[in-house]
Amino acid sequence: MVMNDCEIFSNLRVPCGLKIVVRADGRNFSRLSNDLSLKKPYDTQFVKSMVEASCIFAQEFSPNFIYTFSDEINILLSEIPFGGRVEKIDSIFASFLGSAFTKTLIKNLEVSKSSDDPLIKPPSFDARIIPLTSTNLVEYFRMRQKEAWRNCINGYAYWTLRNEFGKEKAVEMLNQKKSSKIHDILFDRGINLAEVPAWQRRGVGIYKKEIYVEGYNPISKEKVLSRRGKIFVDWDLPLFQEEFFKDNSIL
Ligand SMILES: Nc1nc2c(ncn2[C@@H]2O[C@H](COP(=O)(O)OP(=O)(O)OP(=O)(O)O)[C@@H](O)[C@H]2O)c(=O)[nH]1
Ligand SMILES: [Mg+2]
Repeated sequence: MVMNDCEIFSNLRVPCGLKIVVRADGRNFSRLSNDLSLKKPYDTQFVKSMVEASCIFAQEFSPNFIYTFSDEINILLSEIPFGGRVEKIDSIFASFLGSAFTKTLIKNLEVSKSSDDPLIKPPSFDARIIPLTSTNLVEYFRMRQKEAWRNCINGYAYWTLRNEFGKEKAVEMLNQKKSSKIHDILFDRGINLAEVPAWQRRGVGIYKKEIYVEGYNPISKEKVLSRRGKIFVDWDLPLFQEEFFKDNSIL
């Protein structure tokens, strides 16, 4: 038996003809959040770093769509790279995002200059592949967006109650309360969940928008308009419906 025969997963490939989502999730980002004393429930510098890392990714790999909230990044691809090899896709995407995020986080938090650099543990992501048909693609993103909303409600509720009553009581109160009751508790404390920024409720989308750029044709000596796809960050996503994906040529 040659040693290469032991690389038993190297031929594992994603199914032909399907689109895939690669979902990356920050490893132990609750610890990262504590180590860096990030603002709770939402830290704008953290979110900005996740979005910028996603943009760096989009420039390198041309995905159809990226959707990010909390510590997860969902990457939709219709052209499958690395011959569809699962190990390659998962490992390269996760490590690329880890490096990109480290770069953007250091820039945005300006932690690199301090001598007692709090970014002790290198941030990393896990990655998994979800093959999707056109029909369940929209359903997938609706499911992630529901999770973003749940996360938003729980995040505001937990940190508001924790500041007032302490950790244990906050957990206990949340376990007993229905979602409508949580809305009331927050409303009484001046937080209207319906009015927090759209990116907190619905996440952030990264996709290409067609723009026209003016150029000059030296042969015909005329101004020409050419179409370019420019990476666009959508901080104000709608609730996902099929139209959104069709209108933006994602589906
Ligand atoms: N303070 C702060 N923390 C955030 C923010 N976004 C994400 N996080 C942290 O990221 C965590 C994401 O949850 P999980 O992915 O379930 O937890 P994890 O600690 O990353 O654990 P694993 O993914 O299982 O390794 C949250 O619990 C928060 O602690 C933010 O804007 N501010
Ligand atoms: Mg995580």
